Amino acid sequence: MMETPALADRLVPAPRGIRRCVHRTAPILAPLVILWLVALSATTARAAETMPSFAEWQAACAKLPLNRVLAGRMPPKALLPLRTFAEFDRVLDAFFALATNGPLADATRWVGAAPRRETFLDFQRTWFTSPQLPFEPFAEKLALPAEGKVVIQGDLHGDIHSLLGVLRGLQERKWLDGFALTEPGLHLAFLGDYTDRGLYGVEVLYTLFRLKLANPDRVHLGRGNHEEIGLVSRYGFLAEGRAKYGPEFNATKLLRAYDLLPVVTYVGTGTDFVQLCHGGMEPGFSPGPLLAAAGPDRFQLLGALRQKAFLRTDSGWLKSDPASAALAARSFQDFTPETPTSPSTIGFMWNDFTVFRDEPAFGQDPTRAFVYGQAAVRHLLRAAGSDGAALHAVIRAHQHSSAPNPMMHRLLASRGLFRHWQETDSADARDADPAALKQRLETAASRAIPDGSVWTLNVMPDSVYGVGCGFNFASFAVLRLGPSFGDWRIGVETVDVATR
Ligand SMILES: [Mn+2]
Repeated sequence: MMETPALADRLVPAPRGIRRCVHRTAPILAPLVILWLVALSATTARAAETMPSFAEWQAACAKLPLNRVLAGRMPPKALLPLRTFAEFDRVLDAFFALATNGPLADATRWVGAAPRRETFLDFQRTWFTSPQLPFEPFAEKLALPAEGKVVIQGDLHGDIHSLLGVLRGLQERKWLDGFALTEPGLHLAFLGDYTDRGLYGVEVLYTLFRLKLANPDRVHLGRGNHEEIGLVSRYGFLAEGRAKYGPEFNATKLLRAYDLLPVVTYVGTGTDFVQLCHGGMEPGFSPGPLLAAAGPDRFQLLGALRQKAFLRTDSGWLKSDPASAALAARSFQDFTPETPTSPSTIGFMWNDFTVFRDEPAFGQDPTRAFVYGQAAVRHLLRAAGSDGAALHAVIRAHQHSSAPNPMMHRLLASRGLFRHWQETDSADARDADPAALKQRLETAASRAIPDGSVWTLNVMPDSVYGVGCGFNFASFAVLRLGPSFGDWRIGVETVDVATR
């Protein structure tokens, strides 16, 4: 439940003992808290004045060497657009304030139990440093008007030049002015993996937070598998932050912000929805109540993921595929996530999909995650609908490689937006190159969305992926809704990005 005095201890960096004392003496302290909040909002307003404009930000970022040129070396400190972590920290504070005062803090927007404010909005602690604080991943439903459209962006991986290239592309279309969306009914959705592997994770996150703060209801940041302490400590972002800002870099605080990003967003209009996520299917979560809930923007805690229970009550989808059925029986678990990867991975963040129609319904890539095939996805999407609400398709990212492989070849042939299981594709053409695949695959700028389809977006090019797979275009998808699902279209736009 929300209590106004509790607002203070979300923002005051006070030790826990002191905060308990604030709770007990709240009636006496309330006037002081109000005065303090007034002072804080004045400070926030002053901070906003000192934030760079989009033009200033872009000019500063333009001086940065490409990831391709750096080849893993850190950019010179003198060129950094944010000279101190304090400049980033101001935007982070504003992002936390948005959560404390915005939709996530509104208990009426949560389907089922709302998270406890004392844990969910306590940004002084994190679940990965305080065992008392639970990990509380959540799903979002976003219902838009039928004329709505959504720009969807795949993995960024520290590629600031391509992100700014995409934003310039939106500005040229007059959809964006500076950081502010100007096109009516347009939303922006980012599918996660903002940092690691490229050396501009700080700059990418700063840009995304500025977009979110300028358009709080229309910019949606999702959570990928790299929005997590375990991955950023292994794949470069922690090292990047420390190299840029030394001990001033507050990784714990920054990583806590990731808990405010949904692991899946169901977007649609009326009773028709598609699933936006970074990875893939999560049969342990049933979104029926969320999809059926009235209201344009609703949340639901994942809570316990009941994969085994789902398999027990709903096993028909694997009947004709005994090997898949046996693997699912061995692998599925009922569990409450303690982290994104334990005791098992959250499928929305981690899982993959097969490429060809005749591959198994369910498999496992031992180096990555579970892999779902066409028949399984059709079944799971149908099972996810309820009370008239239908879940039709999945739009996601994540499945990339820095060495050419069948998936990367198909992403390049499809201009950065690949639909799995196309009728004209088959395992016989597994190793065909992008030029040959262009003759077989959908490449149009605007495409119909079949029921049960899965779409993967490409990763940004100023990266090990662009180098390894030989591409230099950035791409983003545009989902155009319509009065009935048959009218919906998904398009892809490409932006050439300087890579030398
Ligand atoms: Mn990923």
